[in-house]
Amino acid sequence: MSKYKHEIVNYLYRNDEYLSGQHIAETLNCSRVTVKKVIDQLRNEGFEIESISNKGYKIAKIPTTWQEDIVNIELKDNLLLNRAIVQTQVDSTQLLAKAHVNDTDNHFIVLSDEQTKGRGRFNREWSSLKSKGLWMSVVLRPDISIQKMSTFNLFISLAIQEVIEQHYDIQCKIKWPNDIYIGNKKVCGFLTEMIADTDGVNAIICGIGINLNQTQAEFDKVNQSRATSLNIENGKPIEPYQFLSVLIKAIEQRYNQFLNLPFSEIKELYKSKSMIWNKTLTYTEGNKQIVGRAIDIQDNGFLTVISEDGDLHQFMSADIEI
Ligand code: 32G
Repeated sequence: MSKYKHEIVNYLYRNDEYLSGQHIAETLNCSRVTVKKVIDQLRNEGFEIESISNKGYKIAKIPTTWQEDIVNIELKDNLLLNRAIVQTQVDSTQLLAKAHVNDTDNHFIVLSDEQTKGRGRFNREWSSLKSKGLWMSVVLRPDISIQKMSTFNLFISLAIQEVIEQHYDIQCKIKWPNDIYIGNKKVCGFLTEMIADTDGVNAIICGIGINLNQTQAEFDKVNQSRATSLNIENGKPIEPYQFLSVLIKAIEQRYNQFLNLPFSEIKELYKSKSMIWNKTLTYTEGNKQIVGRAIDIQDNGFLTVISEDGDLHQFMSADIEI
C-alpha cells in the first residue's frame, strides 16, 4: 500500500471540488503515478471516484463498508471517542473490544461490517448482516463507583433514540432497559458490560446494534415480523458514516450528562420516550417472574412495576415480553 494513501483519501474527502492528479501530486509531494495507483486501489475498495479529463478526481460515493481513514476523519473532532478499531468481519465487536481494553487507557470504538457471532442479552443471537447495520462496541473509562452504573444504559438509550427521531425523522420509543422500537418492531438493541474492581469501574463496554439498511425480506424467519430497519421505515438509504458521526456525538453528550447530572434531571424525558407504560406485561428477572404494569422509574434507574395483586416490585433489569 502506498504510504500516500491516507493523505490522498483525506485530501479527496475534505474537498468537494475536482482535484487534478497534477495538483494532488504537487500538494502532497508525490508522483502522479502514485496518485493514479491510489485512486485505482480506492476504487477496488468500493469508492466511486469520478474522473473528468482536464478537471480531475472527485469522490462520488464512499463505500458502504467501513474504511478506516474515513472513520477516523469522521471521529477526529470528538473529545473522547476519536479512535476506532475497524474490521471487515469479527465474531463480535463486544469480544474484540474486551480483548483490547487493557491495551490502552483511552476511549475507543470497535466497528465491523459483519459479525459472525453477534450476541445480545442472555447470549441470544444478534443478526448482523454485512454492511446492513451499525455493529459497534463503545469503550468508555469513567472514574465512578459500581453503583452509579445503574443509570448508564438510560442515558445511552436516549442518545440513540434522539438520533433516530431527530436526524431520520422516525418516531421511535425506548423499551426499557435494552431496546429501541419503531411501532412494535425492534430496530436497535444495546447492552452494557463493565470491568470493575473494589476501587470502582475500570471500563464500560457498551455494545450497540442498529438496523440501518436491511429490507424486510433480509431478516430471518423469527425476526421477520418483529424487526425493522431505518431504511424500511423512512424509505431512504441510510449512509453509515453519517449515522456513526451523529450517534457518537450524541453518545458523548449523554455520557457527559451521565457523569455530571443525576438521572432525576432527565427522568421525565426518559419516561416520555419510553414505551412500556400502561400495559400489562410479563417481567422476568432471574427466577422471579411477575405479570404487571410499569408505573415509574426510580432515581437509581430501577423500574417500579405493580403486579395484578397490587404489590410493588423493583427491577434493575428484566426480560419483558411484549
Ligand atoms: N434486529 C432485531 N431483532 C433481532 C436482531 C436484529 N438485528 N437480531 C436478533 N434479533 O455481539 C436484544 C443487543 C443487545 C446487542 C434479539 C431479538 C440487546 C447487539 C433480542 C432478535 C454490536 N439482546 N437480545 N456486538 N453485541 S451488536 C455484539 C438484545 C450488539 N436481544 C455488539 C452487541
